[in-house]
Amino acid sequence: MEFSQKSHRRFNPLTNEWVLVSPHRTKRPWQGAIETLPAIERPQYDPTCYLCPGNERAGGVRNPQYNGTFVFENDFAALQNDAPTARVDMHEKGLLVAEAEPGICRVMCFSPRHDLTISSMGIAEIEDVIRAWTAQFVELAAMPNIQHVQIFENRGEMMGASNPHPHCQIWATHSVPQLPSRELVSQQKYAAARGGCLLCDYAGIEESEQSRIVCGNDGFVTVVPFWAVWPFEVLLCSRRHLGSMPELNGAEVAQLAEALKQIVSIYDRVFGVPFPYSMGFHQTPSDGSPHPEWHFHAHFYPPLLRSATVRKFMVGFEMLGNPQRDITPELAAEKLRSLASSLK
Ligand code: H2U
Ligand code: ZN
Repeated sequence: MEFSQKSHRRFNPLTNEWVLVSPHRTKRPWQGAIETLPAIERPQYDPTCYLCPGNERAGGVRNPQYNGTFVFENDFAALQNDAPTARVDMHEKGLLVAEAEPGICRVMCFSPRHDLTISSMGIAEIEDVIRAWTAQFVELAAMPNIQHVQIFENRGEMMGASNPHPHCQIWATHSVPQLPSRELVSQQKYAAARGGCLLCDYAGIEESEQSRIVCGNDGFVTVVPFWAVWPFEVLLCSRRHLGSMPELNGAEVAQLAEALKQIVSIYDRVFGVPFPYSMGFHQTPSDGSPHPEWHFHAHFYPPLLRSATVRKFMVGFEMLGNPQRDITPELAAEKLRSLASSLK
């Protein structure tokens, strides 16, 4: 069967989910609009921004005059750290089950500069961000009631980002959330069945096939995964088998900074606009077990489909059946790769 021409479905071995691929619906390899929206000029400091240094946040707290990264407790935290740990099964039929979920939500500004993004920050500044993420991970993961630390960035209004000031969120939870929990089971099962690491083996296959590789360096490789759902979704994997940021050596911190900047710079060239996305790191759960099976990686999920304004919607069959895509991961990777080679 010729998969590149016929409808087929692909399996995501990390989450045990399927994606329907309909390559016959893409008549041409690339249907992206050539439109380029004018770049929005942002000031270095915005007096109305609640993340800029010295400004007041909702709730009245004033940010310090910070000059590097800056972390604060989210003023509208989704998690409360004093929630008791308890589980109820009302009617004892497993139908009305609830668990307390204590946790901590923080916000991290990448830079005091309102106008920067990961694509326009210097490598040294991004390395500082990685070191700040590492410190947050170490501090939060060590807390006895925290089993998972999720670092993520929402970029652009389309992804619900509330503010263009470069920032991310950190949610530390008592339970391992659903998606990393599925990835954990998959990686454990793979290691038990095959005696190796799922993502080490997967990265090796991608390296030999080349068709889905977007970019890479000595420390990291970025691919459009075989099972990608979002049109330009990418998966960033460390080349070395490691589980979390504290395990990165100095060279790998620099290589991760370079890889992140490269991905976002490529994205910004797809439609000539700052590409909206949600991205986040999946790191070893901090549940007290060693987790040698876990492989450090990041997912980037951008919603844009055909132009700066046309996004993919997860509706219809995708809500009721499973996700579907038209452009194949191989074509998406080819497009992203061609933009990578034009970067300075
Ligand atoms: P997002 O752009 O990804 O929404 O992240 C911004 C977070 O900042 C959001 O979770 C918080 C919001 O609750 N926030 C504050 O903590 N203080 C404020 O003054 C405004 C927004
Ligand atoms: Zn700002």
